[in-house]
Amino acid sequence: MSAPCTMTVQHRSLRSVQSLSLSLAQLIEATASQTPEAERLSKRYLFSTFLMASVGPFSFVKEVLPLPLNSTSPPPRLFDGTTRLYLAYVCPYAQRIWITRNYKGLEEKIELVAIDLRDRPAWYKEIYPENKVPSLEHNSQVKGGSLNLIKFINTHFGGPILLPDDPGKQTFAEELLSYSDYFTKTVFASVLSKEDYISNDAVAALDKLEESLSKFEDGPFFLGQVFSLADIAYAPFVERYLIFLNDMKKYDITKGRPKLTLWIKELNKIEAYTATKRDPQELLTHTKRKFGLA
Ligand SMILES: N[C@@H](CCC(=O)N[C@@H](CS)C(=O)NCC(=O)O)C(=O)O
Repeated sequence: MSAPCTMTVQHRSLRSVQSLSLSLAQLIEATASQTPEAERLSKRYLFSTFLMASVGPFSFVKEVLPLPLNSTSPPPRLFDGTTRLYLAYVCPYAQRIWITRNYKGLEEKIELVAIDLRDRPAWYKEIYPENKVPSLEHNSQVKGGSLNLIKFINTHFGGPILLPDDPGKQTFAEELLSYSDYFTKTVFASVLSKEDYISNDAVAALDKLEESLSKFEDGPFFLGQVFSLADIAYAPFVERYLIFLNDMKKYDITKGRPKLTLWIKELNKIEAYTATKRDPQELLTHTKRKFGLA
């Protein structure tokens, strides 16, 4: 028999484990009544105790990711009241929403629906005419645009708030969110370029991140100690540029950038983020194939 502690359990199954759990007080009360119900509860208690011991602390349990849907897959039960995040696991824009969902503890409230972008289901274009990921099905509407979606989830769902009250920090967060498009495009242009070095504009964009990370001295994140939407907007892209530029241009984006180095280290302590990371080789292979890079 394989060791039970190596089991990977879906969140939904986890809920079942939790719902099976009984407090000892409930058990004692039931046993005193000596009824068949008491016997049932005592069996349930033993079983749940066994399960809890088997799966270990909840934070170590990984979500099982659904397989991507392709042109042969039927749609989910659209507009049935379920909130769904349509994503591709390798898409950095989608990763922004995925991190936000995880950080706010919304795994049970926002279902992941993976789309195979190379063989997209026809029904996807019907519900989201842009035919891109990410999109969010919520309250009978499908919305897109990753920056809008992280803000929407932050304000319309429960869980930790990902923007501080401080107006100065809020303004700075907005500036960073607006700048993220220029950053991602400028650095990615160097990934795609035929030159074996990165452009001055890309170096300046990376330096701007380093400088932005120095604005609030009280912590490793863009807005100081608190992890925020600003960090989420950049994390998937910095993750990729670190890998791609190292491999293709022999350029280490962390070299001479201590704040960026620390930021990456701190990000990697956040499970909501690390759970969304893909294997670096998979990202590299996917990008090289998609953009015809050697
Ligand atoms: N501006 C969009 C960009 C989304 C996007 O470009 N997604 C890519 C995958 S990473 C996509 O769906 N591409 C499919 C296509 O362009 O046909 C956002 O922020 O969400």
